[in-house]
Amino acid sequence: MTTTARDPIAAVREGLAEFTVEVPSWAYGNSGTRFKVFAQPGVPRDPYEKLADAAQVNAYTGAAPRVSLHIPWDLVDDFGKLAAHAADLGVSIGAINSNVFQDDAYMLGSLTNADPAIRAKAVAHHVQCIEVMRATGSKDLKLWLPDGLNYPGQDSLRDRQERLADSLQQIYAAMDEDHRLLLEYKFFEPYFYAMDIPDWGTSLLHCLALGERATVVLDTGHHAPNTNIEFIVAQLLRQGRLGAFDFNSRFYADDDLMVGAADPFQLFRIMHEIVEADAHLPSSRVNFMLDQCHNIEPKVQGQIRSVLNVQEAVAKALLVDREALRQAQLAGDVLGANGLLMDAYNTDVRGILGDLREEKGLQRDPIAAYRASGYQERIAAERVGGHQAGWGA
Ligand code: AOS
Ligand code: ZN
Ligand code: ZN
Repeated sequence: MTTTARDPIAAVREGLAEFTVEVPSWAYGNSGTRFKVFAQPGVPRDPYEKLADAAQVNAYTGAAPRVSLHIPWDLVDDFGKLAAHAADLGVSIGAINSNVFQDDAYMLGSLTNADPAIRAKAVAHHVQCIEVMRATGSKDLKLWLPDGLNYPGQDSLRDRQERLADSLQQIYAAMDEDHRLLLEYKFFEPYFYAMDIPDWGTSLLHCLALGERATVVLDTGHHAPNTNIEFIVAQLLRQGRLGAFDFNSRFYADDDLMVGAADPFQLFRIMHEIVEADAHLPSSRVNFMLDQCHNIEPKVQGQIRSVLNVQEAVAKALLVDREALRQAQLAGDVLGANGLLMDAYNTDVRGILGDLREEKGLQRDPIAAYRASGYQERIAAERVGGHQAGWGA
């Protein structure tokens, strides 16, 4: 076996140089479960303050320059002004998330509803989101479809797919040439017998029918337990249709806990597939987003921790000696290949990442730096009457 001289630190430095994570506006508002929403002091009272909090995450990590918005939770009178506010804070507007899950009209479906008037209403909402994209400079329209059935026979599975295909085509046709559609899937909830986009295969089929600018969103919490998510990543990358991640952790269902908290090894395996395909580079256009709620932990710190967890997983993936791995794989060296992966995973990269932050003029420990900054105490004193992340925010 030949060995090539490689500098692991340089590999991590180069690999992470342009790697960024997009944060969601809804992570900063109050959140909880259907049992209780816990109010935290200092949560944002409007989208402007959500952007201010998100900008803190970018300021301390240097790696979170975009913020996803959600319509209507982040509705403002002047989206140009909101985008300018973001720019002043050193961030920009990322994906625009639509919402077809909070309107009474959608009880039996939105884009799949048997009633053409309700489908038209749902399509019109997406056209409204496209207007927001134009006003904010966003290029990604993200669609999570909550539609589904609770009972066998309730509606025709096939007819719903046809209606969905038609609705999606109308949305796709309304987008600009440089817009992308990010189509998310989820295997259950809010309906439990059959979701209309339950899996990556269904999402991919709709994307392939729509055109090149339609891509799949992989939310890590949207799979049955023990699903091999890195396999899905590899398959979507082969097709050039992995548009984005919604990162989070799950222990049981769609828990939306901090990414890397439940299963850092799974996150590493996912990132290994990403790095193997050079999909961590901006040219791949994979948007690495967080989709999380911080119900009991401080929100800005929870977001910073999440960005660090993703960076650590990418750094470990970058440490994998790809050349040696390839040779071990081709030689059928099962344990050698597995050992190369585990060596990288078991490396403590926190020191390297601290060094790289210092090189960029950032503090080594973003969480400690944020805690020492006094920002949290300031917003707690200044902001009174902050909102719940979704309802009414
Ligand atoms: C829902 O389960 C999804 O994960 C979504 O991505 C949802 O669109 C997001 O939480 C914002 O509404
Ligand atoms: Zn999601
Ligand atoms: Zn989800």
